Amino acid sequence: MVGIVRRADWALPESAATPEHVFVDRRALLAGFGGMIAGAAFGGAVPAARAQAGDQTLDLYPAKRNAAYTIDRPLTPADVAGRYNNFYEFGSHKQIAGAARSLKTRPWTVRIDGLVEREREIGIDELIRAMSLEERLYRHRCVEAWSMTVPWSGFPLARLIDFAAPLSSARYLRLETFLDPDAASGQRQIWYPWPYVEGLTMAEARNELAFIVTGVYGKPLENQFGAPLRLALPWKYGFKSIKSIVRMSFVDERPVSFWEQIAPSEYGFWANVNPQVPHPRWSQAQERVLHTGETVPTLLFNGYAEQVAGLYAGLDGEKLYT
Ligand SMILES: Nc1nc2c(c(=O)[nH]1)N[C@H]1C(S)=C(S)[C@@H](COP(=O)(O)O)O[C@H]1N2
Ligand SMILES: [Mo]
Repeated sequence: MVGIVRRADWALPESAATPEHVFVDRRALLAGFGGMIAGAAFGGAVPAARAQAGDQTLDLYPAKRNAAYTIDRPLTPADVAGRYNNFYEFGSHKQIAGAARSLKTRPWTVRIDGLVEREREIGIDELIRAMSLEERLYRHRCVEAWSMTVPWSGFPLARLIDFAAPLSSARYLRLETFLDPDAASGQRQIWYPWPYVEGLTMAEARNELAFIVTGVYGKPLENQFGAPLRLALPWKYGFKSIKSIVRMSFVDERPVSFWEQIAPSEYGFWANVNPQVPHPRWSQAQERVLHTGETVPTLLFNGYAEQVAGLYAGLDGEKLYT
């Protein structure tokens, strides 16, 4: 275990192998490049969507925007957000979009198990078609102190929970990513605790902001974003927003997530955004906005305190912001 922790330490998101200035330079490069080729607006700038053969949901896009979830920040251009991704299954750097194309997302099933009335497995197209899609503009704040604003398409996680019909004894929702080292070269790096796992309390999972994402920029997700199904939890650090989900389990014990297993003092269970609580190795007071490169103050709960602060009343003993 000590060995694992040591190996993983240099592989952490903001590791010594990728120092701050390298990050910044790369992003500036990307931003300039994207700007020149594509212009700022995302309308005409979306690269041709790489639809997966067999995807039975194409007619559902673009989904109607839900006006309750818009923001006073410009959207990150599609090609910038789509070429700067964290998806360790395909490598511990940001340029994984090409490698992620080797993931087949059809057929794809999601297993629902644990404390439910009836365990089952459902096909992705059937699942998506059973929910009605909407578009929401959300902020995304990575624990590495960069941020973006994206138009996700999807549906509230609460609706999927209703569909799954958990027992009242369920206290946490545990989510799991696919395991396929043949398609995902990062999963051949055996010192990581694959598959990627994340968890939430049931109250968090049912919060109106917890959103299951199936598309972005008006199209089905390209693989690098976590196709065919990922989570968006905009008030928490980005690592909680697990990608390419294959399993949701209702459990009574708090799940230990991927990054928590690797470095519990740096990446905890709660991971709520708070500018006043620094990461052990860097400040969280500010964030660098993708594409513009601007530095802006980070907001408590990433600007979503009104919707989520109540979830944490009475939990003062917990490390809510790590
Ligand atoms: N399965 C899986 N999910 C994941 C990750 C990952 O490496 N694997 N990275 C997380 C992190 S750290 C962030 S910031 C977001 C990045 O999402 P994006 O690439 O769509 O910006 O995905 C999260 N979900
Ligand atoms: Mo992240």
